[in-house]
Amino acid sequence: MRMVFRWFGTGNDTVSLRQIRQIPGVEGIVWALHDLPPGEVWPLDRILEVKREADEYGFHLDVVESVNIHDDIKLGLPSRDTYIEHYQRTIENLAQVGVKTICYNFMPVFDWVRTELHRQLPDGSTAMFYEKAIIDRIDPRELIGTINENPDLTMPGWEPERMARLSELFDAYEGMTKERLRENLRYFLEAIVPVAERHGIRMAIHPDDPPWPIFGLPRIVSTQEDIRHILEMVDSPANGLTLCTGSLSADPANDVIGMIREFADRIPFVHIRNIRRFDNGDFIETSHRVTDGSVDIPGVVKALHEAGFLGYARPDHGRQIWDEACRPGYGLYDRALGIMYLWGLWDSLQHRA
Ligand code: DNO
Repeated sequence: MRMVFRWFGTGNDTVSLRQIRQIPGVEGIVWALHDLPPGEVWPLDRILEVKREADEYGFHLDVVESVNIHDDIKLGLPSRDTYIEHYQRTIENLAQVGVKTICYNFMPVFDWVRTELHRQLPDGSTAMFYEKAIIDRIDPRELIGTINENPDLTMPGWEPERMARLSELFDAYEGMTKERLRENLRYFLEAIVPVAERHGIRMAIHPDDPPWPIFGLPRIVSTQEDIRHILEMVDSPANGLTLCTGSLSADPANDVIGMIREFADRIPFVHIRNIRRFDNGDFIETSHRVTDGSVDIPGVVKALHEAGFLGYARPDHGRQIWDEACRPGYGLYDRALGIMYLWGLWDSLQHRA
């Protein structure tokens, strides 16, 4: 297991590379050019700029999260070919700094969705919360202000330029079905995977968060069957999965440990996060400790260990603790605690072996 840490870039993160370097065992940053809209080619000089910054602290840039996919590709519009070419060009540029894995998602319109960014937990810390009844009821536009509470920090997937076009986007997806969305993913993968293969890069699709349809939009990466279907679509190690324990576990029917066992050789990257599920479909993000949430984190780590996992792992979202002023889900303290929990589990398994 190779530990990495998501970093949003200079001026776009409250956590510094200097701080990240002091977390035991973190070898690389998970990065992206967050200011570029989906569909643009990532310029090599911008990529090299991040490389210079990372080099100064001895971090690698092996994992990118995310190179986002233009909606025209998800919609299957004729203009998709241009955006696919741009994506191929971006892969070539990323290969020049040694990138090994590209995480992306194929969710229509929204990336992740929550109804509250600072829900208080019993210990006084706060975490991101999903209230099902609200999502079932509201107009999605009402969420934008909640998620983009801080104009200085762009929330990935919720870029103001994209949100300004929300009604237009919803119109474009009118009538979209699961089958068509899957076909559009297949079209994308058939064009992208050979380029990734040539450059030793593994694509890693992120599951839907939450793993069920919202606002009438279809979802295609929510279940074990969905994932199997995608991995079989283009049968190559370069067509992989970002196994996100928190996203998938929001649905109690999902067996993440079973997924690790079934898809082990197709998982280049894992997001390890705990959540607590409630019977009404709500969930809240919690500490990584097994007793604090509904996800069997020790079981997840054990399954990865048994599979001989050599890929990248990052602690996913943490709580906001110790009065840290940070991006919701992406503070330093709780993610660092999460890493130490994960290392504790991993090292004890190594020790026994
Ligand atoms: C949220 C993240 C997602 C994730 C994308 C991957 O915090 O888990 O934004 O990066 O879905 O493409």
